[in-house]
Amino acid sequence: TEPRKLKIGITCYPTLGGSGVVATELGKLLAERGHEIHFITHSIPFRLGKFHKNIFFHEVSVNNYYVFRYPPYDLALASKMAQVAKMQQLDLLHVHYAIPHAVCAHLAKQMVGYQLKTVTTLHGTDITVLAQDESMKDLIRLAINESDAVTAVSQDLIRETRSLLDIQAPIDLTYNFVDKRIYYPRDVSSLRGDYAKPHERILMHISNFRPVKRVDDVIDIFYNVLQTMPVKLLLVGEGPEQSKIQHKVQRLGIEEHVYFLGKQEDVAQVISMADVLLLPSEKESFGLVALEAMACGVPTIGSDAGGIPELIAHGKTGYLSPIGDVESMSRDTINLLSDPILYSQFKHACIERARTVFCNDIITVQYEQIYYRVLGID
Ligand code: U5P
Repeated sequence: TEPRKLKIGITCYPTLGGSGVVATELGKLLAERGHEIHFITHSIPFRLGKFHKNIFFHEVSVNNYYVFRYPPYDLALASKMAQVAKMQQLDLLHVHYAIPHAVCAHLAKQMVGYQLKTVTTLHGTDITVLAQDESMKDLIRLAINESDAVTAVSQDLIRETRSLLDIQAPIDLTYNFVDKRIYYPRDVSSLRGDYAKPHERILMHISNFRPVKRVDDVIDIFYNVLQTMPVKLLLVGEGPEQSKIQHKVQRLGIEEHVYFLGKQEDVAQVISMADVLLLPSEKESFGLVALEAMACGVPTIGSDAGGIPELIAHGKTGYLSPIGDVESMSRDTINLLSDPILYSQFKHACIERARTVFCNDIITVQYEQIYYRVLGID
C-alpha cells in the first residue's frame, strides 16, 4: 500500500536566492504528489505562481509595538508555526535555513501538544556566514541538533558544517534540483538577435552581485575573451557591486559589448540565450544558476569553490579553475567556444546530467523518504 499523504509546513526566506527558489519548487512538487503543503512565511514565495491545489499560505505578520526597538519576527514566526501546526494537524515542519527558522521550529515543537517533527535544510549562508560569528555558533548548533533530520545541499556544505560547528548527528545530502518541465533549452533565436549577431557568442552571469560572486572576475574573463573572438556579455540580477561593475565596464571601454539586464523573472528563457555561464565565485554552497544553465544545455566556466565541483563535471559539462584564476577561465572559454564539436558534446552532457543527477523527481523522493523516516512510516 502507498504510504499516507503528509501535511507539511514549509518556512523559507521566500525571496532569497537559491534557497527560496528550491523551497518553493519543492513545496509545489510535493503538492503535486498529493501532500498538503502549508507555506508559513512573511510574504508569498515569488516563484509560487498560479493557484495550486494542496497549497496553502499562512502569512507571518509582526506587531510593531512601540516598546520594541526591533519587531520580534522570530517569535511571531514560532507562534504562527505552532498555531498552524495545531490547527492543520501538521505532521512536520520543513525549514530552510537554520537561523532563525530551525530555532523557531524548535520553539513551535515545544508549544504544540503532540509529536510534531522538524526537518532543517542548510543552504549555506547560515553556516558560512553566521558560524563565523562565535556568538551565534551555539544557537545554530542547538537548532541543528534539535531537528529530527538535517539536510544540506552539497557534500562540501556537510563537511563545513561538521568542522565549524562540531556536529555529530547525521546530515543527509539533498542536492538542489530544477524542474525539467521549466528548465530545458528554449528556442530563443528571435530574442538572441536583440543582443548578438549570429556570429557572436553570448557569455552570461547571473547573481545577486555580492562580493562573493566575484563579478570583477566575470568582467576580466569577458575582456580577455573579447580580444580573441566576437562575444557579448549579458549580466542578470542586481546587487551591491553593480555600480562598481558598471564603472569597470566603462573604464575598459567595452560598454557596447555588455548588457545589464537587471533582475529577471523568467530565468529559463534568459539563460537559454547564453553559450556559456560564468560563475567564478569565492564561495558557493551549491550554485543553483549553474544547474539552471546546465538543464538548458549551457556549460559553466567558473571556480572550484564549495559545492561547484559536485555540480559541474569538470571537462564534461564545464571547466573549473582555482578561485581568481581568470587566465585559466578565459582560456577554457575560448577553447570551448572555438570547437563546435566539443561544444556540442558539452551541451548534450549538460542536459543529460541535469535530467538524471539533479532531476526534480529524484530529489523530491529523497525529501519524501526523509519525512517518512522521521515520522517512523516505512
Ligand atoms: N535569480 C532570478 N532572477 C535574477 C537573478 C537570480 O530568478 O535576476 C534566481 C536564479 O535563477 C536562481 C537564484 O534560481 O535566483 C539564485 O540562486 P543561487 O545561484 O544564488 O544559488
